Amino acid sequence: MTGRLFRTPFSSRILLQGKQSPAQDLNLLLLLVQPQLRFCSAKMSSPTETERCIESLIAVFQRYAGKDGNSSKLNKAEFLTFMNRELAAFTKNQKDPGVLDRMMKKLDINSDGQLDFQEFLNLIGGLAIACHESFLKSAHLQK
Ligand SMILES: [Ca+2]
Repeated sequence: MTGRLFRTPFSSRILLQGKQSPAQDLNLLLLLVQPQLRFCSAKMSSPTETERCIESLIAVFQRYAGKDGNSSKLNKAEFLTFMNRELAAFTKNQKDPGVLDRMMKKLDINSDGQLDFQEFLNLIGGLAIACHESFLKSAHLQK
């Protein structure tokens, strides 16, 4: 479903939303309406590179978070599976076996033992910043 988020017309998305569990209606409506408002000009064309990146992040998060039946949060086992499969280059270079435990604790801002999507994005954002700075540093050294 998330893979089609930006290509689904607004009205049908709301109809589709109406068939979902009413328990999550407000949060899901906000999640669905906000991207639609932001990307409404692109809804009839293919998604942009940035929109595809957002869709991919959501899809990856939900795939790993959904292993226990609840796709809204990553538990510790799901986080470890995600790190070892998706960020193996990072985890393989770690000689400290406790590093993933400490990362999980640091990312878990509300200390509920799980990572919600916002907490997950802090990890992705932090890694993206580190990679960006590394690229800048290596480009600077090459000059
Ligand atoms: Ca949490």
